[in-house]
Amino acid sequence: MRVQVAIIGSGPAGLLLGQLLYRAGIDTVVLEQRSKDYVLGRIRAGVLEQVAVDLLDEAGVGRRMHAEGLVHGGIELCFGGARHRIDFEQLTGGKRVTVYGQTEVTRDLMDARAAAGLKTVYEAENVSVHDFDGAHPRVRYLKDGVAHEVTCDFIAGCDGFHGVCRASVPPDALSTYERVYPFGWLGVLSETPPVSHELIYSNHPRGFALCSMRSLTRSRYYVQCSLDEQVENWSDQRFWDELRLRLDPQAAAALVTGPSIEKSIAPLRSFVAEPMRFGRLFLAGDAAHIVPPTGAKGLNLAATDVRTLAHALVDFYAGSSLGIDHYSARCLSRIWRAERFSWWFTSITHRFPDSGEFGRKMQESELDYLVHSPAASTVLAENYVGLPLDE
Ligand code: RFL
Ligand code: PHB
Repeated sequence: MRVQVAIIGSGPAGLLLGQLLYRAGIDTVVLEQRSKDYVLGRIRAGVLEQVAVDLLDEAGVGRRMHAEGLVHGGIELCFGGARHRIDFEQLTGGKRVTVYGQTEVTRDLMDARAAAGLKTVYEAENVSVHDFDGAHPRVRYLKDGVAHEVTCDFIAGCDGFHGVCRASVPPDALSTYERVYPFGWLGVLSETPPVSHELIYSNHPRGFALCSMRSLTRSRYYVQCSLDEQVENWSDQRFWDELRLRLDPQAAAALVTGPSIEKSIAPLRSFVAEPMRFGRLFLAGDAAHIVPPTGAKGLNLAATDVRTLAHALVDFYAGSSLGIDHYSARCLSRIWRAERFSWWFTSITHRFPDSGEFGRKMQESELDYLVHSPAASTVLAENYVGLPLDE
C-alpha cells in the first residue's frame, strides 16, 4: 500500500490528524494495535478547551459535541471544608470549556472516518517504522498473521506514551524530561447525576478528589490513591465513602451514588520528549508528552499538536517545508506551558507523602491566595481554558 501519511495509533491524535488531512485532500492510513471496541472502551479525558472545540469543528465532527457537550464557565476549588468558585468567564473575557468525553470525540472521529471510506487497520500487530531518515519511509505490520508494508512520505507517531514510534528513534537523538508522582488517581464512572453543575477540585487531608461528569446523568469521580492500591480492593461502597469524606459537607450530602460502570487506577506522570520530529517521522500527543490529568490538558495538547502538524503537511504539499521544519519548536513552547500548569495545579491540590507540615502550610496559603487574589485566580483561569495559540 502507498499513502502520503501513515498514522500510527487511533487515539484522538491519530484520528483527528487523519480527518484534518482528509479534508485537505491528503491520503492516510491509520494503523491501530487494539480493536475498535477496546479503543472506545478507554475512559479518559473529559474537558475540551475552546481551541480543541474549534478544531473539531474545522475537522467537520463538531455536531454531536455542540448538541450534547456541557459548556462550563468555571470550576470550584474545595479546601478547608468550603468551596470557592473560579469564574473563567469573568476572569478571561468570556472564555469557557466544554465537557465532552474523549470516548465521544473518538467515536465521532471514527464515524467520520468510516463515512468517508478511509482506511483504518485495527488489531495491526508488530507495527514497525523504517527509513524515516530518508525520503521514503515505510511501515510494516501483521494483520491476521499476514505481513503488510506501507510506503509513505511521512509517518505520524500518534501511538501514545507506550507506542513504538518514540521507541524507534535512536536514543541519542532524543532528550527526555520526566517526573513520576508518588500517587495515582482511582476513577469511577457511574450512571448518576453529577454532585454539582461544575467540576470540583478538592484538596483534603485524606488526599485529592475530583468531581467531574460526562452528562447530566453520568458522573466521573476520582480520588488520589497510593501507587500500590489495587482496584479489586475498592468496592463501590468504599469508593463513595472515601469520596464523600474528601468533599465539603454540602457536596457530601448532595452526592448521589450508584453502581460503578467503570473503575480504574491511573498513575500520574509529567514527561516530555524533545524534539518531536526525526526526519520524516513526527511524534504527536501522548507519544511525545504526558501531563498529570489535574489540569485537563492531555487531550487538548494532542489536539493542538495535530493542528500544527496538519497545517505543516498541507504547506509541505503546497511547496513549503517551513511548517514541518518548525513543527517541533512550535509545539514544544505550548507543551512546556501546559506541563508547567499541570505540574503546579497538581502540586497545590494533592497530598504529597513527604512534603511535611511546612509543605502543607504552603499549599494552604497558596490556595487561599489563589481564591482571594483576582491576579492569582486569573493565572489559573487563563491556563485552564487554554492559552492562546502561538501562530
Ligand atoms: P492515546 O489516546 O493513548 O492513543 C494512542 C493510540 O495508539 C495505539 N498504539 C499503537 N498502535 C499501533 N501500534 C503500536 N505499537 C501502538 N502503540 C499504541 C493505542 O492503542 C492507542 O489507541 O494517545 P493520543 O491520541 O495522543 O491522545 C492523548 C489522550 O488520550 C490523553 O492525553 C488524555 O486522555 C489525557 N487525559 C486528559 N486530557 C485532557 O485534555 N482533559 C482531561 O480531562 C483528561 N483527563 C486524561 C484524563 C488521561 C487519564 N488517564 C487515564 C491517563 C484523565 C485520565 C484518568
Ligand atoms: C474527567 O472528566 O475525566 C476529568 C476532568 C478534569 C480533569 C481530569 C479528568 O482535570
